[in-house]
Amino acid sequence: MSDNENIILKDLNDDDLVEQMKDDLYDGMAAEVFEGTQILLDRGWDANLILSDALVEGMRIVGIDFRDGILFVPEVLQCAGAMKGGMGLLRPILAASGEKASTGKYVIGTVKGDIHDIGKNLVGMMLEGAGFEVIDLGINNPLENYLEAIDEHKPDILGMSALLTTTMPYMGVVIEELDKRGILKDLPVMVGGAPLNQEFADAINAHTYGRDAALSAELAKTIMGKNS
Ligand code: B1M
Repeated sequence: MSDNENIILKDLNDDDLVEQMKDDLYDGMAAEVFEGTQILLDRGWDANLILSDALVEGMRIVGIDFRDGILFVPEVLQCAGAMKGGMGLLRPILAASGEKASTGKYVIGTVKGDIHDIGKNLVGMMLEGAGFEVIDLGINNPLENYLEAIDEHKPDILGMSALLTTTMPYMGVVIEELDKRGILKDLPVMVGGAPLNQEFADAINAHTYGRDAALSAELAKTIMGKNS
């Protein structure tokens, strides 16, 4: 996307640095994205702002070119790796900014057939920041994984993520089974992911639809009765 050679990140002003970070993320340059994230933190930027303006916005641009056939899976994987580098740096800050006492227990996982995990990881980070104990089941989770985790961890909330129109219906399969087993009445289920909307969440009988990570953490706190 850009000529990244000979650019000294720390010499750039904030706006140019954010633009450069988006380019570096697009080019899958993990070390540079990490360095840019560190520089913005050193300049006093809020971790949430770095996340939204540089990392998530950079990934949005990647998504457009992926859709349009300009970028392919191996390149997008590198972009994802670069994004995760920056997220790794922000994670402890976002988590530490939260309440210390546990707000509740939250089991989260990406559904069967789906290996997208960046958004799910972000939601997990925000939940940790909000004081939740987060049990992350990772990607590609069949019904059995959710059932086992519910049995083992007795969560207050179950969260499912899906990024594909072909995998989002599986959330309905899980919810239906939870209902059949009498679990759903006591376990609020939150669903989220780019192709979802409130209408879909209602149609599959989900308790809550989380549009983005920050809102999802707020919604989770509301479910726990811990939002003022
Ligand atoms: Co994929 N992919 N991908 N991909 N990928 C999308 C989703 C796609 C929209 C790209 C496109 O065409 N524009 C498209 C889906 C089209 C559709 O279904 N209609 C697509 C496709 C087609 C595919 C493959 C089928 C491509 C192929 O192989 N031909 C394949 C499928 C693999 C599979 O899962 N079985 C595939 C593979 C991949 C990679 C492996 C290369 C990589 C994933 C790497 C990884 O996650 N570790 C990848 C990526 C990176 C993307 C895009 C570019 C970016 C996704 C992302 O991380 N966004 C994506 C395009 C896009 O969405 N713009 C795309 C950033 C993230 C912060 O946002 O995940 O939306 P998001 O999460 C948000 C909210 O949605 C919400 O909060 C998050 C933070 O605000 N949220 C929740 C998410 N989960 C939540 C759960 C909640 C609450 C809120 O509660 C529990």
